[in-house]
Amino acid sequence: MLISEPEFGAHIGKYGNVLYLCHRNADPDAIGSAFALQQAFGGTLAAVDDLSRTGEALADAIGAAVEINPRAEDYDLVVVVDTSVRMQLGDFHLASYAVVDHHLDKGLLEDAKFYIQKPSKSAAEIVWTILKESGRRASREMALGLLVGMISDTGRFRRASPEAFRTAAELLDAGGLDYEEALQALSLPADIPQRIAILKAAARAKVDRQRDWLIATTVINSFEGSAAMALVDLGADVAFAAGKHFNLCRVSARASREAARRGLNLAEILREIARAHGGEGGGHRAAAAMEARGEPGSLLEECKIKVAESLP
Ligand SMILES: [Mn+2]
Repeated sequence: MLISEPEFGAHIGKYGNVLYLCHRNADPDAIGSAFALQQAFGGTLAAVDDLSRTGEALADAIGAAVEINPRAEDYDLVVVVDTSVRMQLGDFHLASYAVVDHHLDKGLLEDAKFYIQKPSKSAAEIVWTILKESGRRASREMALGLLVGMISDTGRFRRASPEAFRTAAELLDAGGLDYEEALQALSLPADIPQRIAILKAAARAKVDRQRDWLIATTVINSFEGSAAMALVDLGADVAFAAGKHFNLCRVSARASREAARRGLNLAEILREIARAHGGEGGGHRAAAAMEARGEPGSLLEECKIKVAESLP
């Protein structure tokens, strides 16, 4: 059941023991959003498998205690935050659950007790509306977590909407925060393994030209998302990075703003390809990921063909 932000409090109030759960490799938007909800409405904060480096840094900065791989059976309700497909939850078994999310995928909605999902630039903006509409006050830490989540998901406001700027201003006020302090929580130098992976991905990249579009593909067995993002920063319109993880292949994709504006939808493309190979995929128009059975080379080939078809 789709609910609106002011209804969240009444729905969550029906459950005694609530878990706020972040996706695997939990990023600042997931951590900041789940933390604020947990602080405002009570319950436990957790993530599947691990936190991203910036997610970890934010958790430290706001003093969030994040449990890793909790047991679903211990809770009456699991609120899945910033998560839209099951693959992001690994082996965690969802039974009684709700969703608060800003992605385009519908996969988790049908079986949810209730959900709020809308195409906002960050989950943090939705959570801030929930807090305001429920008359909950945000502590300094809650406001900082939400603001850092927004900064991270909007690419430091490069992809921000007017609404996002308004929300950011409200969060600065509510928490008595310095913008610089919020930026600091995100400015970690990439570690050496990540930089090596990205440089290798760039060195191995193949570039195909489709009319005036450049599509880059590469194989790297870690940091696929960062590698794809780096290839777009280097000049590709669309980039795919694939890696083998046990018997599954993970593909991350990024696109330039222009490619997304001209109709490219990476979430749709990866969802389709993943489905054809017994996997799952999704995300946003310009940033998406999938996991499925298959070899990196042949899956990348399919990605390339679909992109070429959907670009003007
Ligand atoms: Mn997010």
